[in-house]
Amino acid sequence: MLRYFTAGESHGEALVALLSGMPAGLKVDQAFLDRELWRRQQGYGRGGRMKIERDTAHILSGVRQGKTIGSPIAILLQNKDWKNWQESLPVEEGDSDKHKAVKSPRPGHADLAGALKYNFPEARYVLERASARESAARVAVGGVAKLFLRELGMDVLSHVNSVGAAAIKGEISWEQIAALVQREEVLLNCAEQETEQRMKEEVDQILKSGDSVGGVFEVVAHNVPPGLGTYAQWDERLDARLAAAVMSLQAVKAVEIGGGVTAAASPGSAVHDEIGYGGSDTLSGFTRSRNNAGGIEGGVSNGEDIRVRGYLKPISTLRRPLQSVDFSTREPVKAAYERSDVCVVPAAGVAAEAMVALTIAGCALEKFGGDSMTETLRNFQGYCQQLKNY
Ligand code: EPS
Repeated sequence: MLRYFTAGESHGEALVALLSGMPAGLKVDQAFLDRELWRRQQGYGRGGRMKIERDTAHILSGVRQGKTIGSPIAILLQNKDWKNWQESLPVEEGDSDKHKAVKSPRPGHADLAGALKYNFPEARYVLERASARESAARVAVGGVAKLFLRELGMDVLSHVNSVGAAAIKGEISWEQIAALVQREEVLLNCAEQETEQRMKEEVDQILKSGDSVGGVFEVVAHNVPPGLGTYAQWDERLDARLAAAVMSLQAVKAVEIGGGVTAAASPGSAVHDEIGYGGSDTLSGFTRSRNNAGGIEGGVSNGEDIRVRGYLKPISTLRRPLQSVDFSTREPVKAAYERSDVCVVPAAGVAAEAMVALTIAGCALEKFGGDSMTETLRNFQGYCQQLKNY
C-alpha cells in the first residue's frame, strides 16, 4: 500500500516526507526531484521567501545505488530561512522574549480555528504548520510517484486556467501543457501568451493595492489506462480520491473533474462523451468524441486524459489587512501581516500534480501490485495485453 506523510514547520529546521510502499528497483533521478521542487518555487507573485529558499531533496533512506529498495523512503528538505528563526522557534525551552507572536488572526487563514483547537494564546504555531511551505515535502514524494508512473508510460503535469479575472478560453491540449514544462521562466504557467500577460497585469494590480488574488489550475494525467479506481466502494472511487487529495492542498476551496461545473447546467447530450471504436491510439480501441468526463466515469479511469481543476482562494495574508481581533485584549484591530506571496496559482498546480501522481500511483499499485518493478511491470503489461485482446 502506498502511504505518505509529511512533517515540518514553515520556519523550522527542515521539512521531512516519508513515502512507504514503493516497489524495489525504481530508478530515482534526484535531478528530476530537484527540478520538481524548483518548479513549485516559481511563479509571478511569489514573496521574498522564495529568494531565500533553494529546495533540494536530500534522500535519507529507501534508495541505494540510485534505485528504490522497497523500504520506506525518507526525504529531507532544509529550510534555509531557519537560521533567521532559530531563536524564536527553538525545539528546547528557549527565551520567550524572542518568540514572534501572531497577535491577531488573519481571516481566511487557519489562525483562529487552529488557536482555538490547540489552545494556543496566539497563532504562531498554527501558521507554522498550516503554511503552504509544507507542500514542498509533498512535491518531493510526488516526484518519486511521477517517476514510478513514467515506468508505466503515464505522466502528470499542470497549467493555469485563470488568475483573478484573467482566464483562458478553450481546452489546453496535453502537447501544450507538456511544452510549458520546458520553459525556464514559469511566469504564470499559462499556455495562452496573451492571457498570461493579462494574468501578470492582475498580479501587478493586486501588488499595488496590497491585496491578494486566487485562481484556477488544472492538473492533467496523461496515458492513464482504463480501469484505475472502482465504483465498488465509495472510498475507492478515483474521482473521490483525487478530489480529497487536491482539496487537501492549502488554499484550495473547490475541485472539479473534467467539465463538472458546467455539466450541472447543461443537457446530457451536451455533456456525455460519445463512444466510438477503431482508434489506434487507445489500448482497447474504444474512442471518445470529447472528454467532458475528465477521464473518469463511475469512479473508474476510462483511458482519456484525467483532468482535475483546483480553485484557489486568494492568499489570506493581506498587506492591507482585514478587520480582526487582538488575541490578548479582544479589542478590534487589523489582522496580522507578515511577509507573504500574493499569487501562488502556478505553485499550487505543481503541488497538485504531486497529489494527483501519488493518488494515481497508489491506485496503480493496488491494481497491479508487485514488490519489485519487474513484478509490477509484468502485471501491468499483462493487463495492457488483456485490454488489447478485449
Ligand atoms: C506562507 C507564507 C510565506 C510563503 C510560504 C507560505 O512564507 P513566509 O511567511 O516565510 O514568507 O512564502 O510559502 C513557502 C515558504 C513555500 O515554500 O511555498 C504561508 O503562510 O502559508
